Amino acid sequence: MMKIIDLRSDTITLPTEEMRRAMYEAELGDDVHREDPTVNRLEELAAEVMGKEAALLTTSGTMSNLLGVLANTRPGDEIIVGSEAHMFWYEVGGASTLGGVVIRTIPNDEDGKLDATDVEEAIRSENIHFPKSALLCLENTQNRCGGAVLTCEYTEEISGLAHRHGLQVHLDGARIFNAAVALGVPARELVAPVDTVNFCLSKGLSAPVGSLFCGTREMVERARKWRKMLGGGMRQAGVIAAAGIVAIEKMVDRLAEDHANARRLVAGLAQIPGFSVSPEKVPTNIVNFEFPPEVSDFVIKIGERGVKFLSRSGRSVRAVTNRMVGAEDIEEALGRINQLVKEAS
Ligand code: TLP
Repeated sequence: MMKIIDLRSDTITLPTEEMRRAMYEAELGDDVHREDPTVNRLEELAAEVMGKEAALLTTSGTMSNLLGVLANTRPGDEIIVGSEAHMFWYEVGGASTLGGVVIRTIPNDEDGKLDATDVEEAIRSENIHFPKSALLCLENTQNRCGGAVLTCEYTEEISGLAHRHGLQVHLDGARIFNAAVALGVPARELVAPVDTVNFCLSKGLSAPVGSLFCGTREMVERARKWRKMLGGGMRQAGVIAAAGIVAIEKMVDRLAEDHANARRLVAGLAQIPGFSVSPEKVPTNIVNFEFPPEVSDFVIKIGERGVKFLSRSGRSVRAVTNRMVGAEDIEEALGRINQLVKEAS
């Protein structure tokens, strides 16, 4: 049988044996009453690795980012978000619908950064006609910018600017450990300048469910109340948290393998006529590339040959390397792509 090589996302990763065992054996209680010892342990661990006072287990990155908006703003405020931000593209407009905030976008450059002048110009002065600029949202790594990494220095500079103007800063760090591994710095250094941060257990770290919202004790308590309102107060959530603890303790260093496989994929694609790739720019595990014009419906056709990618706009395709796809699978995928292109031309 043909092996399926799934490069659509790192969200497809299945829990490890160790996670399943930890879930089975987890000590449990009612987390709405804060009586689940495993959730409490995960939240303490998350706060510690992020260098923040407290953390809160949430159902998803989408919920954590929404909590970032709800806890940091009031209805009628404005938030500043990158034009390529996940929070803007893929979170169903929750910030506006449920947070009642205006979303002001400014362009991300191809390295995922927001220009300091653009940010400064977007921040509103006090004026009876204006909403209040309340929150700057950053993303690290930056999904739509090919897994681009924001450095400590950049995060410090742009957050400092926001703070000087009285804004809070929320970081969507869904893949912050990919950034940390790529830069060789602890995650806590990357998030030190921001007020609140989301990170995900269920992406490259391979846990089945869950994200953590982190910040000051006060912020996290505010978020806890919002989480309850959103229906995210979970009971024996230790079954989820147990896998999350393994994710944080055991699964971070291996992200380097995903990064190496992303480079391997791009180096291979560069050898196949007609593919447009940038081998010198593969910072983490997300790769955007363009397929040759001769191959119509590339994503569908290669999908039929057992290699799954996500379609972006036009001829642009996204690949995300992950624990379910080894180096030999990348070679196999490249072979199948090569064959498809040969047949099409
Ligand atoms: N991203 C998913 C899809 O929603 C596109 C993916 O496959 O990449 N922030 C970032 C940067 C993300 O990439 C994602 C998920 C989220 C937040 C939302 O996390 P979940 O899926 O847990 O709500």
